[in-house]
Amino acid sequence: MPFTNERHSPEKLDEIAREIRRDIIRSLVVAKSGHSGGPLGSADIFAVLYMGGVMNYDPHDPAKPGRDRFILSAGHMCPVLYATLANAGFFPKSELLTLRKFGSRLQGHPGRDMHLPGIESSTGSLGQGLSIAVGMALSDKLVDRNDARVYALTGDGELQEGSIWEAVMSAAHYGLDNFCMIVDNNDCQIDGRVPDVMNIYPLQKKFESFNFHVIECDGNNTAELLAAFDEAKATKGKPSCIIARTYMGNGVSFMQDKYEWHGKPPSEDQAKVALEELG
Ligand SMILES: Cc1ncc(C[n+]2csc(CCOP(=O)(O)OP(=O)(O)O)c2C)c(N)n1
Repeated sequence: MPFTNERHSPEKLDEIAREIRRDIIRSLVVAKSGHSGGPLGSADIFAVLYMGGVMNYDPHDPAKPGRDRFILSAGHMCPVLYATLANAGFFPKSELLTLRKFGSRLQGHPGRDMHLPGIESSTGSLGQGLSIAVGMALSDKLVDRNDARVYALTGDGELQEGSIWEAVMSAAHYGLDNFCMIVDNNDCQIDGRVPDVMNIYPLQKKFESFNFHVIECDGNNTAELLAAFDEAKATKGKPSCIIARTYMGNGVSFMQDKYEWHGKPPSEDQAKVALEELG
């Protein structure tokens, strides 16, 4: 049975995040390629967004007018989005085992052309998803005049893309208080620690100077995430940015905080250990 979308307790959301993590491992080990670290590290954010009563959506009517939308700007992290959507009832969980297979709707980056319910945009070219999300929020506010909200998640390495800052500037300029971006701040990227590759800090000051409402929280703590999303929703007149500090690979001891796990799947033996650790 899919998990319902309501304001569950943090303990229940922790349990849901564990199931999302198990599904990430199960799909990656069969795919034999794909990204482990970011998806595992951000599972708590997805559990709260989709099963914590934060987003307004209907898995049985995924294109319902007036729904909230989520854009995974860091498209390579899609194993966590696929696992979340399946656990929320958008499509059968058995389909997770087709990840990256020829003909599957679950490709290595989300494709709108795959017609997978719950995927609102193709993403994967870093820096671009955020602009798409800002455009959606702008049209909801100015054209459709509804109260739908748009959420977008970026990686922290992704913030090194210049187009991110054009999107941020636009969201603030248009006062998009229906827009909330989340930075998965795990300090890791494809081939190193983020500050060693290209320093992005101080993040809070940067977003504040662009006129965002900034909320910092522990992105592996579901209670803190619930409070952060509440605060973003209550913020009027400006967009919000939740800087969610996470650990890459969170929940699996040998992957935790190791950038080497950015883009590889577990072997069968490693998956067995990971699943044991995840209960
Ligand atoms: C425009 C563009 N350049 C390069 C890449 C290749 N790439 C994929 S993920 C990644 C690193 C992203 O780091 P981060 O956003 O921190 O994600 P995490 O490592 O935490 O998953 C890079 C360089 C890409 N997908 N798009």
